[in-house]
Amino acid sequence: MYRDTPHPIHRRDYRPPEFLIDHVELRFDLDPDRTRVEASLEVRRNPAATRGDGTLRLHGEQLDLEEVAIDGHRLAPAEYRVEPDSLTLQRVPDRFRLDTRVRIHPNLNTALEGLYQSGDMLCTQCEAEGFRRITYFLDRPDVMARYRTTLIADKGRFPVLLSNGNRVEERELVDGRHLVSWEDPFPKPSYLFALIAGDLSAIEDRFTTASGRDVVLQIFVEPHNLDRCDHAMQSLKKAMRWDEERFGREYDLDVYMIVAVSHFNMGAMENKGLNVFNDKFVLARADTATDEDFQGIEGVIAHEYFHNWSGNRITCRDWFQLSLKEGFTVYRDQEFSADVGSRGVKRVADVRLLQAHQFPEDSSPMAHPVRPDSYFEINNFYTATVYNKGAELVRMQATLLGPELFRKATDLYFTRHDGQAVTTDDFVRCMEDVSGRDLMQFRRWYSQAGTPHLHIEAAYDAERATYSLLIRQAIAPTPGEPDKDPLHLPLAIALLDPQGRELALRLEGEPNAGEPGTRILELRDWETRLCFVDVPVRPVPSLLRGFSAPVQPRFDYGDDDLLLLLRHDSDGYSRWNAARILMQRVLSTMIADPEAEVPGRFVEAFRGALTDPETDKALLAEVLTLPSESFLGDQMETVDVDGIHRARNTLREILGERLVEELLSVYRDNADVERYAPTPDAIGRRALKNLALGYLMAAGDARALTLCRAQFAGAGNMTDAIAALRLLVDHGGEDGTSALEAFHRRWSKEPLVIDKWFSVQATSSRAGTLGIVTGLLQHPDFSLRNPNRVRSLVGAFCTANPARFHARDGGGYRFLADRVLELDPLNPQIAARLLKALIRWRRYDAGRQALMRTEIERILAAEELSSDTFEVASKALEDTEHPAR
Ligand code: B3K
Ligand code: ZN
Repeated sequence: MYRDTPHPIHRRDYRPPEFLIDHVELRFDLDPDRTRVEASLEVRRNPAATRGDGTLRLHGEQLDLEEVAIDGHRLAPAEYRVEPDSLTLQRVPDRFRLDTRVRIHPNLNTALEGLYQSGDMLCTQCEAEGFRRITYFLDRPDVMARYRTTLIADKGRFPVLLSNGNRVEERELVDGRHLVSWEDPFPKPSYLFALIAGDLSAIEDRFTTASGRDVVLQIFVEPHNLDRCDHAMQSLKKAMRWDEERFGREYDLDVYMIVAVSHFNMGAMENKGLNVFNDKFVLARADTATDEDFQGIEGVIAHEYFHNWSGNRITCRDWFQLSLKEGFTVYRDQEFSADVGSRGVKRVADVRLLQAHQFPEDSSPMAHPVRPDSYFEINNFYTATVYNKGAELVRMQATLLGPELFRKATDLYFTRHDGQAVTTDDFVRCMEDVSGRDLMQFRRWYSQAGTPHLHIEAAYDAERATYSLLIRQAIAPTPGEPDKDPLHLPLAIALLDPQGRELALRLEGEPNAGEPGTRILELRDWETRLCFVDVPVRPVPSLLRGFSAPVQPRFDYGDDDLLLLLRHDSDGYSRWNAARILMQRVLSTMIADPEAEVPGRFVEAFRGALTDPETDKALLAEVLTLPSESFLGDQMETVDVDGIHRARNTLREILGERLVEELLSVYRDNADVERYAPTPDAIGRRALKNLALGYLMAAGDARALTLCRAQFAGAGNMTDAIAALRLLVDHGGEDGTSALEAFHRRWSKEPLVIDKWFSVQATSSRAGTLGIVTGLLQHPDFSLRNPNRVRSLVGAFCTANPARFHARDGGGYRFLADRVLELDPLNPQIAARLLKALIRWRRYDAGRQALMRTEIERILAAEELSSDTFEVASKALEDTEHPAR
């Protein structure tokens, strides 16, 4: 058990800092074993805070303190107090200079927070609370300071020395060392500090901002990776232009640097002027990276760039406000990708992600509001709720205000709060101030957890030509929130006639009908009744168009209605959703009755969609993908792990058999040999082609196996290669084994490709997968110290292979718990994240519940446990009055 039980931090306890730090001067003598950090802080009392007794408590962890001085006077040890997480000074003056000198040990830092070693480089990660592992500081986002940073290191080993801002000095020192100084003119919170030391090369480009300023753009990588940075650079330039055009935001420094590192806990980090990236989100070449990788890079490069305004110049007052920057920035990157790619497809992908990660989280023991009220460990709150539901809240505000007012509101936000650390409430106030609307009720979205259900009933009165809707909201209790309040939300709706044409809509009491198309209704109450008049025929409602609110709609559609929506709806989300409801209906019947027939009309509808020449191919690929096993499980009272797996495989097989000719021609029509390009059109064609191949392989068609072997052997890009490899491995036998061997041989020097090699094996549905995954832990390429590797093997098995992870004998659960216990002392963030795979144990049958519970208890019983893992494990077992499932 954790020795001193960690205590929660509460939002209500927020107080402005008693002291501020205006300027920071840092001097690093860099060495992987032993780095010396000298800090000189200009400290003063905060006039806006209540005056205390002059005690200054600085955060600091794992620092060997050597010296403390106030205004140049060295303090005796009796004049300060050092604790494991702090340095306390009593009765300090109202304004003074504080000098400290500490030693830190980057090569022992396996948690990858603070200053650490990644391969031959030194790098930093300070968000959320990593800066306190570098030096003593007020490590909270509402303390914003200007930084000057001097880096000293051996020039042979670390020829490149980078930090935030502009380079202001550079010189050689004795003994082969050199010194570089950086100055960042913009005040920033400590979590945005960064430094890099390494033997790196850069590709360089330039960007001229809207007002004519010239900016140097650099991407630093290890020299052998220089040939795979172009896509990242192009993405950066697109993002910079887009932010000027769409949000009026210009870049503000003379240089923008991106560095790719191979050991990184998250995707990337938006440090001011010096983004540090997981190399997975920088490096791409057609033969090494998939379409998904290319799109991921474009999105993440944009996301981190957009943070320069939504996050850096305007930051969070405290970590409860994390969604202020993350929700808004995700919204911005989603809109960017929609604009440069295909809007409908992007929306479907975002909704799929939200439903796959955020909805389950919202009904789990870790459910929390977008603005949480408490946490043990903030690193556990970089969640789908804060990021993706947070983005939906911004999107709803944009919908409620409309594009012009929303732009005015963001302009106001950026000017009003530039240079400040603010709250989500401040953001909403800008929306209110420009629109004159009252968003008091809307704010509940930030404070209330749980996914609302919308139960919608409709009645058509042919005689009166009216169509009335009854819409009821329901929100299940979540931990600590037994009672919920109704939410204010935009419901986008259209009514289609039997030919699939949109009707002009007029609500009762309105003078005239509007143009045919989408109508935004605003819901505020538990129950809303609406009546459309002059409705000539019984319409089919196209509900929640564009997924206008993060809710679960329930409407009792007839199969014919769904077929109509699937065929005719102009809204991509609605078409995709109609297909999914149809598939889900067929699958639930098959789960309940293994002998059930697949209805012929369903197969025909599938055939119709597959051969529809009109539709965007990427959207078609989304529409024709069966709902995932996890999604199907989420829709059930108790997850039927084996039934779902069996039914889904059977349906794939049947569709593959019945549609073999159509699938073969879709495959052929989209199997181009032209040069690889990650354009939306080409990506869509590859997605559709590989989807077709998947169905064909499921049916065990001999021609499919030939095509699959040929595709694997001859693929000119990683998307096709990995798609074929995955299918061959699932097919098994000699084909799978030899493909895996060939793939490893070819890519053994490419860590990011080897990650894929591990993932393919971890997610295979073959029966012996757990044994294979366990064996792979001993593979010379595997390491628990590299988060990408851990995610590619352990993470992939536990989150993307439900049939094997949830094996009835509990082997998967034991495997996970063993890894969590091994990882926790090394890297608590990654350990805690893995453990989340067990958090919804109450959703399973009694046998599995008991097995999962046993493993969580075993983790909680460990001698020492990080606060990260402790929080997840203890919340998983918490018995609340309304245990969320
Ligand atoms: N802001 C970082 C996340 C930092 C995670 C700290 N545990 C990446 C991003 O959202 O842009
Ligand atoms: Zn972010």
